[in-house]
Amino acid sequence: MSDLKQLITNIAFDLGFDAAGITLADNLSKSNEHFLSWRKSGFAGDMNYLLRNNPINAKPGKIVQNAKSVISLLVNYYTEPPEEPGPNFGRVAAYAVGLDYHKVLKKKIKQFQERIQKEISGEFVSRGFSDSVPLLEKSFARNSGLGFFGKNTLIINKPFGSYFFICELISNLNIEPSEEQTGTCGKCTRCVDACPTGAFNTPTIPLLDARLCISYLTIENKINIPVNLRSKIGGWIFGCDLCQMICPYNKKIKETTWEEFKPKSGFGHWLNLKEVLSIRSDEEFHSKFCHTPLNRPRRQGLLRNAAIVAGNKLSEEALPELIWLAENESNSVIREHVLWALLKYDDRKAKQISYYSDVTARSVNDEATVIISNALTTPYE
Ligand code: B12
Ligand code: SF4
Ligand code: SF4
Repeated sequence: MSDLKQLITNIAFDLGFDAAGITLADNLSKSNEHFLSWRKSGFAGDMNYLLRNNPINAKPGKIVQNAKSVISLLVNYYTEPPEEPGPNFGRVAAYAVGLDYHKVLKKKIKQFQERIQKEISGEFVSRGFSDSVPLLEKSFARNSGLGFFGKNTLIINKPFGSYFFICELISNLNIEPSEEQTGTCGKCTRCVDACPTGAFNTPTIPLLDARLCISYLTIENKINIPVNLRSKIGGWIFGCDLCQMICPYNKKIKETTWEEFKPKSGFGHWLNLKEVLSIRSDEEFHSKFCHTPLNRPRRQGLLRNAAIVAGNKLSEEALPELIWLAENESNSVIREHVLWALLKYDDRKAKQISYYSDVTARSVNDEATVIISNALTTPYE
């Protein structure tokens, strides 16, 4: 290994990154073709940052003039979820149980740049990111020798599996590239079979129709969730890990050493539905969640998700909050999902719960029936 490569790898490990690899800052024309056809198929849904003209996705040279190399870095975020605490809780994807990784990793990448600057002579120009620019991070990570594309479309690394963040530093440094990591899924199709919404579109290469993915629906999608997909969301209040949980490469992985990504730094693996549904204002929501990834869908999105999970799990604890929201909430997206959820509670169960009066049940059900039948006759595009 060259001295420069060794130095950079040492700095990365010293700062806590779990793996580092290097590739040339070449344009990725093949990956770009995949990306453009993915987007053309409509698979990007409404993610505007991926829909812009002249995407920089495959062109490091558009970000750093005279770019020579891309240093890709992995950050293991995995922690073992505790057992399901029952129907009053919704599940949070493992990447979101602690602090907001964008903020944590931005600081860490800055330290990485400063350390490199301090230790090398000559001009050093660089820009670093993690999930903050539309760059094909997975393709660069794969080319940097950090793993292979699994059928779940994620990068799989030996020994880290797939529960990691990818960061990269594009720079003018000439560094010896790393060797590609070998590995394949072989005949396995567990993730494709396990996806509850059938989001994988894999006629030739693994591609994901984001519009069907629970992660997209619960985080990126800012509006109503198509009615036919709501039951399939099951207990996921934020994101989804099913296609990682099932993967054999994730069976023997280590927990993260990053304190920031442990459950005690954020809200953990399970969110209490009643607590989420009782947040009354955007300000209250922001002050509670702003330091975590859960802030991204805002109050409208997270309460919408909580209503769906409450309906799917028939959470008794959440029921009074659903009724309160059905009668008082002014946000139409939240209200519509709350009414949908209330329809899931069957009459027998509703009557067992004293605060669910017949009058409320009837008025809510009448309105909900109209809304749901309208929604059902509007085709999902
Ligand atoms: C948009 C996006 C999403 C969308 C769409 C995801 C998708 N698979 O396309 C949604 C919202 C659904 C999503 C969900 C998740 N995401 Co996301 N997401 C992104 C983002 C911003 C862009 C990805 C993108 O460009 N997609 C478009 C497609 C076309 O790109 P692609 O998958 O790279 O496409 C390539 C493959 O098709 C590839 N290919 C696939 N197989 C093969 C095989 C061969 C042989 C070849 C040649 C090529 C090939 O060719 C294409 C071009 O490179 C990246 C960050 C970034 N800037 O890259 C994070 C990122 C991919 N997400 C990440 C994470 C953690 C997640 C979730 C796990 C979060 C969660 N638990 O809810 C889920 C996982 C769902 C899944 N199975 O992918 C991590 C993934 C880390 C990893 N191990 O790979 C990333 C890299 C963020 C980060 N910096 O850490 N995400
Ligand atoms: S994250 Fe969940 S919904 Fe999305 S592709 Fe994986 S299993 Fe399917
Ligand atoms: S579950 Fe199987 S097919 Fe899916 S990514 Fe893992 S090894 Fe590949």
